[in-house]
This record gives sequence, structure tokens and C-alpha cells, in this order.
Amino acid sequence: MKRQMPSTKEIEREIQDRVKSMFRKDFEEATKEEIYRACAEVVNDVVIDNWLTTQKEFNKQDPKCVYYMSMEFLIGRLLGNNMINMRGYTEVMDALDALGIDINEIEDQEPDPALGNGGLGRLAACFLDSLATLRYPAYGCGIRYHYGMFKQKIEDGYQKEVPDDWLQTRYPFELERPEYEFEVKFGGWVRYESQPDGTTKYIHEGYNSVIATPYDMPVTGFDNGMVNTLMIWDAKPKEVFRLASFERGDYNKAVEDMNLARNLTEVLYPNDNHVQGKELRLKQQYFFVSASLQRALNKYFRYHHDIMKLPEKVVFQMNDTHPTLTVAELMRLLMDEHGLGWDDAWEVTTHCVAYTNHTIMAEALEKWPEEIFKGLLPRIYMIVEEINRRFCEEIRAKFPGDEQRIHRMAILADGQVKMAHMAIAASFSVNGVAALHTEILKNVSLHDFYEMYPEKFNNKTNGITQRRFLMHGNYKLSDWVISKIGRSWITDLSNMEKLENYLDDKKSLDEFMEIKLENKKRLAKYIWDHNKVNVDPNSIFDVQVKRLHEYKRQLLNILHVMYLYNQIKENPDMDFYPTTFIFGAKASAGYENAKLIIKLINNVAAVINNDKSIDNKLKVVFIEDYRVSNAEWIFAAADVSEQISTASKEASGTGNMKFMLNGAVTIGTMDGANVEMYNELDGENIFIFGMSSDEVIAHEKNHDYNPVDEMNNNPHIQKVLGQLINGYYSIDNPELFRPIYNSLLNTQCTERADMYFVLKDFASYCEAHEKIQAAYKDRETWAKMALSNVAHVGKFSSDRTIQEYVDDIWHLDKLELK
Ligand code: 26M
Repeated sequence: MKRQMPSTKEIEREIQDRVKSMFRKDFEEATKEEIYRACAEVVNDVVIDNWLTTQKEFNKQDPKCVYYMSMEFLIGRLLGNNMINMRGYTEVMDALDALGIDINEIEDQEPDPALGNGGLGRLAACFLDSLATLRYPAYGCGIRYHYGMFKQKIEDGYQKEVPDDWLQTRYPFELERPEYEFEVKFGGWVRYESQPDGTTKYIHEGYNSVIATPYDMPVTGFDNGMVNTLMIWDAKPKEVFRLASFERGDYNKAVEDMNLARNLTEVLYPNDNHVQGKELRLKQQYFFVSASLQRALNKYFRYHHDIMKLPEKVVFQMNDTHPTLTVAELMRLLMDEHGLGWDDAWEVTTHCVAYTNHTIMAEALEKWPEEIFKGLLPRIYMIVEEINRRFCEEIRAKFPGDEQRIHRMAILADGQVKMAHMAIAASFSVNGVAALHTEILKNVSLHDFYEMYPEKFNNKTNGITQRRFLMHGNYKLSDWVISKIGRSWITDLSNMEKLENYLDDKKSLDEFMEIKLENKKRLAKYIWDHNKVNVDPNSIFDVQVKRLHEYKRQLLNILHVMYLYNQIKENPDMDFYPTTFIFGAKASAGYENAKLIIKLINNVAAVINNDKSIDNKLKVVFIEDYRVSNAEWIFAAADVSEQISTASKEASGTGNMKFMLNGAVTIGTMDGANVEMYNELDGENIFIFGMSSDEVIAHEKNHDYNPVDEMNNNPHIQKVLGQLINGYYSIDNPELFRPIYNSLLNTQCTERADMYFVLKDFASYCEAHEKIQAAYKDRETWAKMALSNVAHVGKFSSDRTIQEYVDDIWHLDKLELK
């Protein structure tokens, strides 16, 4: 039976009781943090009952389930999320209110679990939410990083990285499961033993090993009693006590094992769309893959004996190439531990694994030096060699004589192990994350593979969960939508189209704009508290929040701001609607260009915000430490959503959808899922600019783009670029931004000057902004545009995405819950 949250009165009493039993304090004496912990336990009580029920039904119904394999799960805070899904948010809010406490302050006590970088990790979290809400049996499999994504401090305009010690105090929504520990082995060598039956036994010796311990986190569905599990693995040394008592023969190995365990799960690599090829990263990958597969097979064998039927019960979805070792490790377990021959093992494996590609950026493709790979995973390497040998034979059979093609497609080539190639060779499904992205994979980046296996390729356009990004982040708009069209959109976002009936209703449009204003005031206060910048909630809030990357073109945005500032200075009486440009972005710790762009944004902000002469027409704000928790407030307050990547580079984008859901209007390129937003909007109420992906790809191929021409033909660009190197935004050090200037114009500095066509798209971007200015001036026009975005957001729910994965790839049945 589904257990529900108690009544407001009961919750109020329970919170007080918990504070007493947990901290031996009366409620009045408790700190905010203690109240948060008490609330968490009140909610946990309900969650745990539903978790138990779900798992019992799981065992009874024995459904097929998906294991979502991901190095990242950017789940964000769980208290608010779980209260919403358990349908107890208002009750807890009222109970706390009665006790004189603001629920926001309590939620704010929770560390923001930041076990991910950005898009890919947040997508995994949205998928888990949708899977549970749609009652599909699923496990998330990942790593329990002790330090998640770093916290960002801005000092003198520069990014400083501060460790994110989210486990400093006990996290209330995780449960250690020592009963599901497994050993994971690294290094050593492989000995062969011929068996009397003619087969060969492979014996792994001389290895280091660690124990993998899972911590389970509940993943609650919305109002349905379903609770799935996210297992994140931690490492501990095998034989601590023996080490301590000197009993173990090989003291050195014991010390090594200890250090291995200490390092393995210590920290998330803070890279986004860029690989470094560090051995520790490969260790992390094998560690969580091996542990997850062992647990999955362990579960399978509890109720089944025929391993050949594994694909009927289990599917492993690989979130990018990071978990590609799933292929070889499953082969190893099936052959070495469960006695299958190669052909049977391959048959099972290739019906159990599927791969999602998230990027076409060349620098994000994972390739491991063969020497590192072989040294760390000797048995796995042998298996990869055999997979490669057979794969190359298959290519040769299909394309006789085309040795170049074999070289391009091989898993082992140029002294490297190419993870994407292995993922595609073994997967029964290969998908991109937006229509355009999938077409580019098929026709350009993975064209060879598409010719080989056209039937494997499919598209699954990304989505987001409306429970977190509207109900929780923007309860005012959420309540308003409920008052207009009811609650069905909460689990079926296509119902948002019912809002079309209000697009011509002045009163509704007014209410809608009033809510946006309230949300802007909430953000303005946040900005004042955190940045000490005063922003006018009546100005246009124009927002770009996402990871900092050159292809995402934050630089285009800030150059445009510099241009606007010049215009306003030159024509003080020009017609201009006051605008606040808001940025939020973390740069990878070693990405110098990206970090300098952050400094530029902050210096431009300092100059503009302190110039009294422009009469507050322009403000620039860089929000420190952009993360899931403040993102929810930022989306809710945005008027304009900046989605301005170089066409073809942003696989999908998901921030674009979160803004749309919250009634912001997009300025964007025809890239990623922007294209599909444009289609859903019938080409209206969205501001498109810039080159198409075809044009970009053609320029890249023909090497015929010269940014110097763009500068020479446009005096505005000339002026802005001049200001990058004349000290205008850096009086003490005029050379400070020279590297940015060079990256745009100087061919010697990068592979190609202006790699991301910033100057090429500049004029068209300015024009699009002028159209936004014109549209915003008429409040009703704007309200209609913004509300129309909400009305057409239906497609972009992760519920829709998950249903497509289920129908086309996973073939799961819903769990029945009474
Ligand atoms: C790789 C190696 C070492 C360390 C880190 C990495 C790595 C980590 C994350 C590489 C890429 C990572 O993420 C890529 C990513 O976030 N891609 C985004 O995925 C989203 C969800 O599909 C899309 O919406 C975005 O367009 C895409 O950029």
C-alpha cells in the first residue's frame, strides 16, 4: 500500500518530536540545520515504506529493468524534491510556518549533491525522476564522489575553485548497503591454464584490489508510491585490520590497496566536453562498472539460472562512453565467472548494452593509451583485443579491400583504445540526444559506423522534469497553471497546450507577468545578497547560465553587451529598454581561455555597473557558483534565454527547455534541441540568428572563414575588439585580455582563428537583440510570446523522452503498485 505524508498537524508534531529525539533539544533551541535533519527524517519515514513496498513488488513481478550507467548524477537537493513527489510539500511548509520557520531556509541547509558537471549528469537525474514517475523499474549506477563539482568563488573577478565537501556531515538520503559489497581488481597479470576439455582458464594474479560498497539513494516517483534506487559506489580497502596487525604477507600490497581505495572515489573530474586521459579516471570507470555489473548479475541469479536469458530481464544504458567498459566487463564476467564461451557471451552482451552519444566535440572523445589500459586492466585488454579482431573482420567482410576504413573504425588503432568504437560495435542501439545531433552523427561524425549498422542508430531528444523545474522551482507559476488548466500536466506535460486558451486573455496575461515580476524580485534579492549589485526587477532579465565553454559562446554575449554599452554612451537618448544581463558558469579548472572569459565578464560588469551616466539602462551580473539549487530560481526569473552555441556544437542543451518551461523567450541558433523548440513554436515567439549547422560544417571543411574580414567590415566589431586590448576593461593591465583577442583574430594562437564563428554571427545576433527590445516594449506582446512558450513546451518533458527509450530500446513493463 502506498504510504502518504501525514497531515500538517501531525507533521508539526513529528518535527518537534524528531528534534527532541535526535538532538535532545526543544524545538525553540534547535538550529536550522537540526530542523532540516528532523524534516528529512519525517519525509524519509514515508519514503522508506514506499521503497520497501516497491522492492517487494519488484521481487514478486520480476520485471525487466534498466541499469542507467553514468559517471554522473547531478541530482540536486532531495528534501524539496521528495516532499513534492510524496505530495507533502505544502503540508511541511505549513507545519514549519506554524512553527515560525521559512521552508526555504530549511531546504537551504541541505548540501547540493553535485555529483556531475552539467548537462549529461543532470539529464541522468531527470531520467531517474521520470522512470520512477512512469513506474518503470530502474537502477541508476554511479560513483559516490567524496568531493563533487567544486564550489566557485569569484575573487577580483577571477574564478577560484573550492572543494565541495558535501559529505562532511551525514547525508540523510543515502543508505549504506554493506551486504552488497564486491571486489574490484586492478593491475597484475593473467595466467593461462589449459583445461582437459580443451578450453582455457584465465587466472588473474598479482593484482591490487578494493572493496566496492554501494550507497543506495531512493528515487521517488510523483504521487505513485514508486521508489527506485540510485546506487553510488564507494571504495574501501580490503583488509584494513590485517594491515594494522602486520599479519598479511605482502605489506606493500596492502599499503597500495589502501591508497588505491582512498583515491578512487575521492573527486569528480570537473571537465565538461573535454577529456584529459588520466589513469585515475579509467580506474573510476572500471570500478563502478565492475561493481554495478556484479550486483546486477547477483540479483539476476537470485531468481534465474539461465544466463542466456539475461537480455529478457536486464538492459544497460551507457551514458556517453564513460561506462563503455561495461561491454568488456560483462564479457569477462560471463566467460570467466559464469562459464560461457565467446559466442554465447557476445550474444548476451550485445543484447544487453546500448549507448547514448552526447557530443560531437572531438576533444571529448575518449581514447586511452593502450599501455595504460593494458597495465591497469590486463584481462579486460585481452577481451578488447578479441572484440577488435572480430570487429575488424566484420568490417572487412562488409567492405572488402577498404583497409583505410578499417583503420578509421578499429577499436585499437594508433596505440589507443577508442571507447566510442567499442560502444558502437557492441551496442544494439546508438542514440543521439536531439534530432539535429543524431543527423550529424549519422552523416558526419559517425558516418562510417552508420554505413555499417544503420539499424542501430536512433534519436531520443532530451527532456527535463517539470516536477523539479516548475513545481519546485517556480511554485507561483505552477499554482497559476493549475488554476487555469488543472493538474494533468504534472505527469503529462503535453497538457500545457491547454494554456493556448489564455493567450488572448488580457487578465490572464497580466497575472502571468505579475508572477514573472515576483520571481524577478526573488532573484534580485538573491543577487543583492550574494553580489551586492542592485538590479531593477522591471528591467529585462536576459540570462545565460551553463558551463563555460568556447562553443557555448558566452564571449559573443559579453561582446554584444560591450557593443550596447558603446551605443548607449554614444547616443544617450537612444530608445533602449533597460536590461540586466545575467551570467552563471563554471569553467573547468585547467581551461585558461574559459577562465579569462569569466574575468572579462566580471570586468565589464564592474565598468558598466559603476557608470552613473547610463542611467541604469544596463547592468551585468555574474552569479557565483551556478548550481542546481540556484538554477531553479534563475529559470523562474528569466525573460530572455540565451542559447547561442555555434550551430552543430551543442548536442541538445537542456537549459533551453528549463527556460521555456518557465516562460522565458529564447534567443538562439539553429542548434541542438533549439531546432525542435522552433518547430514546436511554429517558428514564432523565438528569436533565431546566425549560421546554420550546414554552413558551419561547410566552412570547417573548406577552411574558408576569415574573421579578419568580419572585423574590417563592421566598425562596431572593430571598436569592441579594440577595447579588449586598450585597457578599457582592464586599466592596470591592458594586455590582460590579449589572449581572447588573439583567439578571435590570430591564426597562430589556435588551430584556427575564431574557431566558433563569434564574429561571423555577431551582426545577426545584434539584430535579433534589437527585435527582442521591440517586442518587450509592448507588455502584452511579450506576455503572449512568453506564455506561448509555456504552452508549447510539452514535448520537452523527460517523461516523453523516457517513454521513447522504453518503447524503442528498453522494452520495460510498468511495475504494478496497489
Ligand atoms: C570526460 C573525461 C574526463 C573527465 C570528464 C569527462 C566528461 C564529463 C562530462 C566529458 C563530457 C561530459 O559531459 C558532456 C555533456 O554534458 N554533454 C552534454 O550533454 C547534454 C545531455 O545530453 C546535452 O544536452 C548537451 O548539449 C551536451 O553538451
